[in-house]
Amino acid sequence: MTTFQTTDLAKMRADAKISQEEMATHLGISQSQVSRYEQDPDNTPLGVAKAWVKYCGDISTKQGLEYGAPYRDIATQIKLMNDYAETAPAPLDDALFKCAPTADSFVREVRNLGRKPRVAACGRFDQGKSRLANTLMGSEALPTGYQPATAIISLVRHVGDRPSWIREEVWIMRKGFDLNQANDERHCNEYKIVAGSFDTLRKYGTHNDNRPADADQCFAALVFVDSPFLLGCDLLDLPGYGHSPDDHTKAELAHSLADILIYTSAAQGFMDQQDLQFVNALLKQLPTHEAKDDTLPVLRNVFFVATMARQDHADLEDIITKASLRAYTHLLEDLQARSELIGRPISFTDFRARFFTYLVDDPSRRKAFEEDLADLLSTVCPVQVRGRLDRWVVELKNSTKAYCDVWTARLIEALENRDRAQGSLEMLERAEPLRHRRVGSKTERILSTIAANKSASIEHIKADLSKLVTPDYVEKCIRERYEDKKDAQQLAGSYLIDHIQNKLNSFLAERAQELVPDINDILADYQAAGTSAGGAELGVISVPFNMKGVFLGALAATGTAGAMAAWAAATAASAEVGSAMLLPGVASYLAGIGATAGGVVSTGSLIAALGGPITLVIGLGVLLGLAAYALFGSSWQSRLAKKICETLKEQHFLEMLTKHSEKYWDDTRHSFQKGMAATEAAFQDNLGNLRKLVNATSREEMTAMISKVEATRDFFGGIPWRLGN
Ligand SMILES: Nc1nc2c(ncn2[C@@H]2O[C@H](COP(=O)(O)OP(=O)(O)OP(=O)(O)O)[C@@H](O)[C@H]2O)c(=O)[nH]1
Ligand SMILES: [Mg+2]
Repeated sequence: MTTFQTTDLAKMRADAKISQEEMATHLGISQSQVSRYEQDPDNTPLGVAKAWVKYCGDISTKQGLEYGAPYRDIATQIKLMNDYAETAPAPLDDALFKCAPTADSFVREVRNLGRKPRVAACGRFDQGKSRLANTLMGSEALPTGYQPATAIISLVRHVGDRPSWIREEVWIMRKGFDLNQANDERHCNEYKIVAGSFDTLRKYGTHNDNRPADADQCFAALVFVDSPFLLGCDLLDLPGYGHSPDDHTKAELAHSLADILIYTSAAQGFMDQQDLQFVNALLKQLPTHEAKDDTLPVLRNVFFVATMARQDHADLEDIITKASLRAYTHLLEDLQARSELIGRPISFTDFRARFFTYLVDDPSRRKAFEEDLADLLSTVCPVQVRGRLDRWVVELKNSTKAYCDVWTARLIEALENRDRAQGSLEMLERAEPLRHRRVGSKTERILSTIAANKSASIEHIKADLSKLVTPDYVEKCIRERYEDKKDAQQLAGSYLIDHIQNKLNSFLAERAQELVPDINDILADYQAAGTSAGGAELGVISVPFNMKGVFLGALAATGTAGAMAAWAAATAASAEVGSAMLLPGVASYLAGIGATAGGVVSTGSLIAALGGPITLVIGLGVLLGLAAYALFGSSWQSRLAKKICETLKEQHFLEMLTKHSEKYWDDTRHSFQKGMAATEAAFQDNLGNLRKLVNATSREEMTAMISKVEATRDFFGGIPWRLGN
């Protein structure tokens, strides 16, 4: 077995951007000799060829992957928006103008929506994740090693993206730090343990003997590297799976942050059963960019990479073909769910196309991967980011204009018809007790539906899902799915776990969807109460009061929203979302849960929006035990089935599902109550302000207010945003 092919010495040299002259100097031979070797590689001495390959590898490793600066344009525009925000008029009274955007929130949202995609390197420990990330960057910033090395999540960004208040290369952050807030000065300072150089990262971020005493508290690192690769993305280097539960938890936490996934697994033992289990869970959370763009190949943001690919080409082909076939069969349910989400089938050929090889030492072994990744980062992603920004800014301009126009009209009316305004306010106040009762009883009803859903989910697990953990059912699955005993031993357990979780997720998604009309109904009550009272139109003093926006804003601030995320996704997809997008954080919250404005909501996308779908990667060690379990004789299927059931029982699998679904509905209740509290508070604020407006505001104040609203309209209407193509 040769370790590399010499047939393309010239290409390898050109790919590494080395001239013939430089190669000649490096090898201590003449340039014409270099040229002769390139024309006749088969007659190149092995020693020369080895040195050649190594030098190409070393050089291109130092350079890192280059593909231009795809965000230069976007960065310029963001900077322009920053400058423009400096010219903003004084913000409107934020109690009165609840849904008006501010220049600050505008700039923050533009930054959030315009951020580069995050590329996560994940996989079991010691598979070459950090080394691959370093090679892409042309840097030695991330620690690598033969032992389990990486102990914390590193968010690696370009030095040009370093906030002015960070001076060091590395900040080490405590547990509880939110990676989504890596630009927030207060949050970062609150969680910082220590700052320093790449050595600090080595000291605190790896499993080494000299870890400082407080290293256990470390969770993540903010790392800044001057690398051309980081001009098109941020990089997440994760601890490996399978080493310690703590590493594992960190890695899992980071999954939901990834836009692009590089799944690494060494070519030797490529994509084993543990890998497949992790991929099961990963695929459920990975954004479906191709859903919005038919021209994008499916699964474009996933790379399955056979690292340390030293085997010869034919062997590698064989390894990858076998592994991809096995993975395709194993992941079929998840791939089908994804295919429903994107509205296109995912064929084996599509899936196979996402497999690549990687070897640091030989550029030809990583060329296809690097080209695909470079293309994704330089052309596909920037266009998507640009589109997202363009749509949002246009929406913002339109809705702000509409919002301000209604306000101005109302203010003028109120000014001219003081008496009628007074009368309307009295009507509104008289209607308050009735409104309270209505909202109160509807709230109670929704809370009891949530409680009933919680019991129904528990019951579903007990009555239906438990039947799937019986020897008969499992045996049937095994017989249907596996001919090969070894395959069955390795994969049946994890297939079953995933299969049952998928069923539970669909159940939850359906229940979540049923809540949507009830939430809309109660919010419609609020909306109506702002414009009419006791059946009569309020007319003059009614104001645009965006309940859905307020509610969404509260969810955005809550985090795990349980089934409320399904309502958010449905709202995002509906036509009325418009002015809700004005509220700080709403647009990026919706983008974060994969909900698209004006999109279609399928049960599939609801599952994706469930706000932390139930993806347990349980009992790995235990499932490994299954593979080692001796199975002789003809009825191995039935004995394996029994063993799997026993194992899942010992692992309290059903109890874990129950716990997760209980938490899901508890989160739902919590976020619903938060949303309601925010809505009620906003309504009361609004009422108080109306009172002030009608009773106490002088003509001069009123006129001043009108011109402030007009100034805001003109500021937002005049945003000098240049649309992309
Ligand atoms: N020569 C060579 N060594 C490699 C290659 N990929 C990985 N290695 C080595 O394999 C070891 C493990 O690589 P790491 O990058 O630390 O692996 P990891 O997946 O980040 O491991 P954890 O951080 O422990 O999860 C290191 O010593 C690497 O230098 C490769 O392509 N060529
Ligand atoms: Mg590592």
